[in-house]
Amino acid sequence: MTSVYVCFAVYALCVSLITSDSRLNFIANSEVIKELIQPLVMRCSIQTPNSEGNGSIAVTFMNILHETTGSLATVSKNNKYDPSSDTSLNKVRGYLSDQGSKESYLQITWTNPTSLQTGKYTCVARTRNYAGVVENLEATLTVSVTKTSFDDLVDVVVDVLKNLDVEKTKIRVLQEKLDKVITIPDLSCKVGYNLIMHGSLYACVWVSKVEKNYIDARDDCKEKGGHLLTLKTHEKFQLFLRNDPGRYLWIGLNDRESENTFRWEDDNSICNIYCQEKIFATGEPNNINNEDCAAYYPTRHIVNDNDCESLNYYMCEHPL
Ligand SMILES: [Ca+2]
Ligand SMILES: [Ca+2]
Repeated sequence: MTSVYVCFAVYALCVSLITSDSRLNFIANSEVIKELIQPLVMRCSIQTPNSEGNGSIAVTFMNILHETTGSLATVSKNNKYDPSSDTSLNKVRGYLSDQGSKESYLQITWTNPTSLQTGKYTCVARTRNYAGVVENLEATLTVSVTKTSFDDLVDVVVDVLKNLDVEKTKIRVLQEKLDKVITIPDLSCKVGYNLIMHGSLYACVWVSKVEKNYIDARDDCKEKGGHLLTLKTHEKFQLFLRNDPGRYLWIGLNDRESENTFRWEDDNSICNIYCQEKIFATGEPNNINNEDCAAYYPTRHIVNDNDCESLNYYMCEHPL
């Protein structure tokens, strides 16, 4: 680029008004564009330096021209665009900075370029310094828009399919994560049962209106397609307490088969010593008079081993 020098007679000194740092950068996304496959994007930009003590250099005009078509787009003062008469242009963007250190640019885009866009392009930028000295800067580039071959199209299809596989994998991973987070249960209870819920826990329960001994209560629950209520976890106990019917109830836990080996009614699993500590009241199970069946005592919110022949209300549940 040519620098402009003005000689001041008084000081007999030549001062560089436009520094050699003011470079015009004119680029395209590719010098060879494949028709139908690639867009054509050209960007001409300039970043003028601040001349310390002398104020900054303003860019007042930018223009992109084609060697045969002529002017394609301009951006001038107040950032007004003129996309010219080339209607095949899809987008024109531009900005002129009147301060140094900020980039000025003009960018044009053809979404579907054709062979008409082949040729030499020139970008012109006009700058003015604090003393009003104007300079025109120029840069050129040559672009060739070529016909797309069958092999080019195959490459595109292969790329699309590759990306499709990647996207499919991403979707599958996301779906698996989603499935782990969201499990949509079927919350429909059998006839006569009521749904109780607390947080992510839920159960279908039925409360008797009459009292029975443990075995009759157990059998009645089986006839209703369920089993005596189990309280295997702290969370399940909390769910039950929030829906406590306020009665002395049989629950599905007993040591009828083997003393002090308490088993749950639903799957015959053992409620070990740690489980018993959480379920039973302090001092229970005490097996007084051979108590083998667990019952819930509502006023104290505890479980006690009780005589299996005594009569109690009971709660059945069925799994969802
Ligand atoms: Ca016992
Ligand atoms: Ca007891």
